[in-house]
Amino acid sequence: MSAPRTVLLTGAAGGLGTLMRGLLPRYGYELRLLDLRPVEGVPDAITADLGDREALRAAVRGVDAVLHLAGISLESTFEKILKANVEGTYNLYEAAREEGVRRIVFASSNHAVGFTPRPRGDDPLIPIDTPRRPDTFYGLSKAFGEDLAQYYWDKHGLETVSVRIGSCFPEPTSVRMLSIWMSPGDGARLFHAALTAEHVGHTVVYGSSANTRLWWDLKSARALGYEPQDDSEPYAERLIAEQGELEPDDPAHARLGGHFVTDPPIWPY
Ligand code: NAI
Ligand code: 15L
Repeated sequence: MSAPRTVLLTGAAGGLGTLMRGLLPRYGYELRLLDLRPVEGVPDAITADLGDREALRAAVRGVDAVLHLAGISLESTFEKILKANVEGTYNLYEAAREEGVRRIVFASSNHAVGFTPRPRGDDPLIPIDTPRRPDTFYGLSKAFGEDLAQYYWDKHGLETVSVRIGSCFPEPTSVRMLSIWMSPGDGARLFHAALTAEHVGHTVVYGSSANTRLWWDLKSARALGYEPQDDSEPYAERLIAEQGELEPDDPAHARLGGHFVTDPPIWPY
């Protein structure tokens, strides 16, 4: 597919949306913004719910691709997750199909595989085709989103890159995040690669920086042309001094999903 220029960014008022609004225009994209909430300082952003099919059709009309970040981003009730993440993502795919959009980059999450034991010592990195083990209703909705993406590729030729994001924040704030952190700059590099790589069909990748303590294999992300530039290691000494090393016997330290695996999930993670 030819390089997309106009991209609909859903979830534009959120944390990641705000970071990407700042970083992606330098790659030449014209961003159209959408969120349930107004986007501060951007009066022409579209304020719409993922439940509003007509608004979504109008929002995707004429765009080359969609970067789909909108939705509930932590654990919640099944009913709320169902509406925003399951039905909402379906509504977006239907709108994209109806309007002939060629590609979606979907913000999946490490919580689609959150119950996978984290590697220790010389264990191999977790491969991208590890069986899915969602750790929450939230993680289940991301697993659904990945299957939905596969279905729309197989049935309708609508391409998706599903990015199982680790933690994308300005800095890592926990010892677990040393392994799964994606710097905002690397996030923009990865989304750019996902928007521009040729012939992706439905490709699933992990989203993180080139962390020294990385838990998963970035091979499928690198195959898109992603070259991470950052590493969380400069934060390690301080975070470990403050919080201690991950405890092998603590269930919330034993799996990729961290505190999301506990019932109920314990915040902060
Ligand atoms: P966030 O919670 O800060 O932003 C989500 C945005 O989606 C909010 O502005 C919210 O108003 C909007 N939204 C929620 N429901 C909506 C609906 N029904 N219709 C329209 N807009 C709606 O989350 P964040 O951190 O920015 O994450 C963005 C996406 O990336 C989410 O899908 C999240 O699951 C995913 N993700 C983020 C990670 C991270 O480290 N930030 C890690 C893994 C996945
Ligand atoms: C996610 O999926 C969340 O959206 C984000 O807020 C973080 O909690 C991240 O996972 C994480 O695992 O740290």
